This record gives sequence, C-alpha cells and structure tokens, in this order.
Amino acid sequence: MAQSKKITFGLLLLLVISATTVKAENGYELWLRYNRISNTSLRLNYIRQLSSVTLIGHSPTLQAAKYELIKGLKGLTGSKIPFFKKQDNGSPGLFIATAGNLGSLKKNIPPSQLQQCGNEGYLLTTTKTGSKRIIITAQSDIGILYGVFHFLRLLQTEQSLDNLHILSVPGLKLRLLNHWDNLNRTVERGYAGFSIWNWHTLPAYIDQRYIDYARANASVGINGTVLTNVNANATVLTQPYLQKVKALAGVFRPYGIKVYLTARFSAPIESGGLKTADPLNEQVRQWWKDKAKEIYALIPDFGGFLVKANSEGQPGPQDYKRTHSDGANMLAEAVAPYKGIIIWRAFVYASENPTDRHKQAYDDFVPLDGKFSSNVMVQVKNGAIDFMPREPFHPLFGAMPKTPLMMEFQVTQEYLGQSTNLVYLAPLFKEVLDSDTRSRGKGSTVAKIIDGSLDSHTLNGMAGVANIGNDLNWCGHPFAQANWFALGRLAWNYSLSAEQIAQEWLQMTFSNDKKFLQPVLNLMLKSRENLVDYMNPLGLHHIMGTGHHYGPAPWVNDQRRPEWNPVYYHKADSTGIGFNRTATGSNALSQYHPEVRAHWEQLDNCDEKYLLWFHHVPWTHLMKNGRTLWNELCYRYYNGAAAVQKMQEAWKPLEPLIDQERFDQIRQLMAIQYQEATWWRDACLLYFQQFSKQPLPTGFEKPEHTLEYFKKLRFPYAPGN
Ligand code: GCW
Repeated sequence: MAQSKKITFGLLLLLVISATTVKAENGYELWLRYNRISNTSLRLNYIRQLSSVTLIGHSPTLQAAKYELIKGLKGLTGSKIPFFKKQDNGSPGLFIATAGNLGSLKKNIPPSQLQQCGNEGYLLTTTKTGSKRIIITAQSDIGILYGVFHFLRLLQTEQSLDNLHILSVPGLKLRLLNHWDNLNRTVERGYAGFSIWNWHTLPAYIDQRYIDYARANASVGINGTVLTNVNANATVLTQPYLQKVKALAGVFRPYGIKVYLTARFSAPIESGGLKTADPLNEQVRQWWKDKAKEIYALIPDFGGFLVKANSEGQPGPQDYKRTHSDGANMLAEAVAPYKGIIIWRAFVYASENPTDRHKQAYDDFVPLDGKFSSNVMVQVKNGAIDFMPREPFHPLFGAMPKTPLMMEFQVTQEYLGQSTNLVYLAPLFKEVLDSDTRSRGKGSTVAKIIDGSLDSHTLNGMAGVANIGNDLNWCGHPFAQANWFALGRLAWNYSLSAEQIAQEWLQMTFSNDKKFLQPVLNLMLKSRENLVDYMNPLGLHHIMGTGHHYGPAPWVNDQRRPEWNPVYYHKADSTGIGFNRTATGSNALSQYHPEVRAHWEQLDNCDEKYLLWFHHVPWTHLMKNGRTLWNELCYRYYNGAAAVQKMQEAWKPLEPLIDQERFDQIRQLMAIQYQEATWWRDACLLYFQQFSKQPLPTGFEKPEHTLEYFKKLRFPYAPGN
C-alpha cells in the first residue's frame, strides 16, 4: 500500500514537472513551434471542434498542407486527430478543399467570395447549418496552403474558432526575399553565419533547412526568392549551377515559391566568351535568349532576373553608352516567352558624378519612365541613400507613373545594429509605406504606388534583403526573426499594424502569457526609435564604420569616393551640422512634390526627424522644445542609450515565463546592445563636440573613453563585409 502511494505521488510529481517546465528551445523552429496550448480548457475546446480533418486532393502543395496540419495539430492540441481524404463523409471538424472539390459544402460559400480568392487567396469559414464544420477553401492549392497556415496561426495565438469568416487575399503579387548570398557561402551584409545554400552538396543533397525555409516563407506568404547576391557572379548561370538551382526550385515549388537569380551584366563575356556585353549587340542578345531557354528548360516556372547594374562597380549598359532601359529590355525580351520578369534595381550612384548621391537615382531613372518593357519592374530602396535607420521615402516613388516600382526593404540589419541589437523593423517599413508622396493628390501613399493601384499596374511587389544564415536560429538574434516575419506579413497585407504583427509573432514564437506579451511588445515597438536616437538622431545618416559598417565612425574622411565618407553626410563644422539639401544646397528636395517639400524645406518648421537630413543647422538653433540643437543632440544620444538599459530591466523579470536558452541569449545580446549604444553615443558626441565647442548638458555622465580611443578601434573580421 505504502509502495503504491509512493508510486502515485512520484507519477503526480512527474506530471506536474512536465506540465510546468518550458521545453528547451534553440529558435530553429521560428514561429512554427506548435507547442502544446497551455490553456487547458481552450485546448480541449479545440480538440472538440476539430474532431476530424478532411483534406481532399493530393498534389505536392496539398501534401505540404497536410504535413503542416498533422504536425501543427498534434503539437498544439496534444491529440491525434483523425485525417480523412474522401469526399464529404459528413464528419464534423475541419474540411479542406479547393472550390471545385467542396461538393455539397459549396452551398455554404457565396460564389463571389470564392471568386475574390483569386490565385493565392483563401477563405476560412464556419458552416451555419448541418454538422458544425470549419472550411478552408481557395481556388488554388497554394491558396489552401496559405489558408492552413492562417488556421494554425489562429490556434497558435489562441483565437476562437467560432463563427469564422476570413477572406484573405494578398495585397501585392510579388513578395520576395533577396539573398545577398555568394557562391562561396559568405553573405554580404549577413550576420547569421554562412549562406543556407550549400552549393557544394547541391543538387544531390537536400538539406532539411531548405524545406523548413520554404515552410516558414509560405507561412507568411512569401512567394519568391532571389538566391544570389546582387553583386553577382556569372558562374551561377552555368549548367552545373543551374542544376543546383533546379533542385532548390523543386523543393520550393510546392510551397508556392519561385526562384529568381541575379544576372551579372557582363556574363556574356565572362561565361559566354563574347567580346562585349553591349545590350544592343545581336550576339549578346542571342546569348541571353539562349541562356533563358536553357534555364526555363530546367525550371519552367523560373521567376526571372534581378539586376544591379552600373552601381558600386558592377557592370551595366552604361559601360556601352546605353541606358538602364536598354539593358533591362534586352533581358526582358529574353525571358518574355516564358513569362519571366526582370527586376532592375534603381540603387545607382557613381563616383564620377559630383551630384549629391541622394539625387542620382532619380536623375538617371525619371527620364526613362515609359521606356521599360512591360515585364520589367524597377526596384527602389525605401530611401535615397541606403537603408539608414531613418530616411525620408525615396523621391522615385510617385515620380515614375509609367513604370511598376517594386519596394526594396532591408531585413538584414546592416545599419541597424546587425545581429546584436534588438530592433523591430515593422515600424520602419510602415513609416515608409504610409508616407504620402502627394504625387497624385492627397493619399498617394508609397503603399499605393507599389501595389500598382494609383497607376493601374498589374505587376507589383515588395522585396526584403534577407537576414537568414546557417545559424541555429536562422537570423542570429532571436528577435531578428520578427523582421523576416514582418516583411512577409506586410507584403501580404500592408494595412496590418506593426503592433498586430509583433503581437502575433511573439505569441507564436514565445508565449501567449500576457505577463510576457505586454512588456515585450512595448519594448519591440520602441526599439527602432531608440536605435535612431543612439545612432542617427535628428536625420543624421551614414556615419558608421567604413567597409563593415559596424559601429560609429563620423570622423572618416579618407575614402577614395567622396560619398563613402561619413563627413560627406554630416558636414559638421564650426557653424553647425547637417546636409543642406534645400535650394541653397544640393536641392535634392526639388525631387519631391511641393506639398511634401513644404514639410521639410524651411529650417524653422522642418519635421525634426529629418532636420539634419535636409539642413545644415547652427549649433545654437532652437528646437521646438526650446533646447539648442547641441543640447538636443546630446539628449537624444543619451536617451537612446538609456532606453537600452530600460529594455534590459524590462527583460530581467521575464525569466520564468520562457525557455532558459532564449532568455539567456537575449539577456546577453542586450548587454552587448547597451555597450554598442553607449559607444555610438560617446564616440559621436565627442567627435561633434570638437565643432560645437560646447559642454555636455549638466547631469550627463562623462564618456569613459577619449575620442582617440574610439578612433583607434579596429574590427578586421567584422561579419558581412
Ligand atoms: O547597402 C549597400 C551595401 C552593399 C550592397 C549595396 C546594394 C549588395 O553596403 O553591400 O551591395 O548597398 O544594395 O547594392
């Protein structure tokens, strides 16, 4: 008797322990963890509502949907739910089929809604009559897969499944990742290890990571991936590499993801043995046509080429006195028979050109509006300089109505703390998308330019420079995963708020516990503004370390090209600081619509976020809050760094609420972030102080090191360079 009591007690203890310990996690599962739902009554309710799953059809895409459901439902509910594949057998539960296979259930769905689903959209709905059914339907298999991921997300975020009625259709057609991955597996501006593409073992070896990458992308609606760096290598266009690309395309296809490659403009010379790459040369044109034919024979749904030309040393049509449109149209002609597209980047600037770098892309591209073939898109970075922590929107948005413009955001945090800083980027993305270009009257937002609605373009899209590498947790910083997630979610639906997306991601990635969610949500939402304060307040930009872009280096003035020097951008001197881009300066402002200009043009009422972006401002200038510019600069830098300390404090008490592994990783990274924030603060203020000749406002702690100390710091092996 005593013995059996002991055993029961032991068992109980074990049960209690297993119910309360949080499982070990390394972040590999991303937001697709499918951990057991901790709210028991909710979990039991789900099990009741999902007494069976019927999934009609067996294409590879539907198989992927089924795999995800089996994995997801088992993990989330802890119960093995029976799966059926027969036409309606009447069982209550979840019923999944494309419109054509809905059978008698079709009467539950208004035909107009099915129509609206289009190629990729889906509908989640609950039947009103008969046995209770939850239906996931779409016009296409990929719509079903997207619907399944949405459905799982409802469970992961503990939503009610009663009376569902969700119709979801993507707002943008092309939702792409751009990998800046080299064939030797280094990643330009990659801070999460080496490239996930193991070119050496492809095509024979399919790493599980490729499949999990596709799952993660499909779960947020990403439907294309450019595998290679825009600083391109023609080798990827050779037959052995195309075989490898074909293998990846085969993995991604069921997940609705097309592959794209970057095309090195001089490939006909390097790889084809021709003497020229002149886009008007017949042999060159034929070479690209043959190449396209070769690629499409292997990969019939190949997306097309992304091209960086005549920028930062890359070859391009201007080498032959041709224009960007000549170059793009030649490639467009080669892929047109296969419905391929060309994405031509507008990130161009040249050292021979003395014009403010801010103006160069606009000067080059606006005259070409209307000259691009119909299967060309021009891909424009969100701002005119280069993915700075804060930039005004690129003046090309709204200025090329005859050309479909694709948005290029940077998900990898080249200038936003790389992979040691917790910075949630959705507020940055939203700020740009919501900016009003005024180009076609009030409400001509950047979002409406890129979705094609303002100018009736059918091609439209958004790309994000990926932050993915072969680190165990994919992105280096556990919170960097949120930026990949946010890019996908916004490309699908740009009207989601940064907060909604963060909340979803946190619930899926960490916990549904409100005690965790509230403080962390708060910290994520403030993180980008804090970073702006400790790195680039008030419109400062491009003052980071040379080459690797790690840490502050506003003093650098010895680079070969003027626009590679931080001093070119901040222009600090004894009279003040900032880049005069008004009519008395470079006049980059003239590239914006007069109503936009009006917010920025006058020093006295310029939106202070962009003050030093557009004006050279006296140190004694009075800010709207009454502080002098110098004092405000100090205040911002100190405030930004202090905010990181607050973040650390907010993180500390959360230890019991999540797994130890990720808690510790984040705690350590936050300590690094604090060091880096104070480094930025002290180095920048000591440097600018030489010009302002003013003391730190009273009460601010003195920097621990001298300016000389900061200037001597070297990072020869900083990543991503
Ligand atoms: O942001 C800059 C980067 C380069 C990059 C370039 C570009 C791929 O520092 O590393 O090159 O922009 O976008 O082409």
